[in-house]
Amino acid sequence: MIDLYYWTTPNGHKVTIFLEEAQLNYDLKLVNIGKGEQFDPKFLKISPNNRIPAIVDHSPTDEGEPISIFESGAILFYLAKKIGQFLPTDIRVEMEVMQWLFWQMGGLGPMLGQNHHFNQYAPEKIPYAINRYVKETERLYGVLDEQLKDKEYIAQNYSIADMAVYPWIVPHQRQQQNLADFPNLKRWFETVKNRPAVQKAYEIAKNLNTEATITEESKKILFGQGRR
Ligand SMILES: N[C@@H](CCC(=O)N[C@@H](CS)C(=O)NCC(=O)O)C(=O)O
Repeated sequence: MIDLYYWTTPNGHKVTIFLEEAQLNYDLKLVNIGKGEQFDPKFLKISPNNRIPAIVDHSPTDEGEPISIFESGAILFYLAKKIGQFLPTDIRVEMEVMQWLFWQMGGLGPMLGQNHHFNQYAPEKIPYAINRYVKETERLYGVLDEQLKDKEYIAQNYSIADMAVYPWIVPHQRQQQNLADFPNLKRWFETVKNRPAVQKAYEIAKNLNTEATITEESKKILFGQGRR
């Protein structure tokens, strides 16, 4: 059994998508980041960076003690290796997947996160910051669109790279992007969206019926963090 420490955000969806695709048994452990539950010392032992997602695998492949993992890219990598799926073993294809996984983790996620922040949550509308991150989002969408030319998925077959990227494209409207401007990306987006496991992952999130994560109260928790 795998415990998934989760909240209904893009980085959380990456892992429910994987677990649904793989049909692995898992137990959802909700961490309400809007209420500050990510600072619970028990959670910090698993995820020292006070962020979801994180997992604890109680039956690791080495049959040793339960293993805990934070950072969504590391989790996807671990799970793909565990079941031998969604990460090809051919070194060239594996590296294709890993490059795009790292591209998502180091670029797409952080930049689009800043886009959300300055467009929607910052107390002042700062035109320079909004423009900077909307433009960078546009650039990254363009890079992805180019990669998806003549390809059904980001690397050769559906992989953990697609699972990492998709949840960040879902909020494209609030990132001020029009998918019609990126035809290859749009086609890929529809393909991934229609996968039964992806539908299931989003249905799980919807059925949890969690309250809004970003409220005036939670902004103080989420956006006022300094050294603990
Ligand atoms: N690089 C991390 C980012 C995780 C992340 O930013 N998680 C957000 C939700 S999407 C979070 O837990 N925020 C809580 C906080 O900011 O305290 C990953 O990919 O796992």
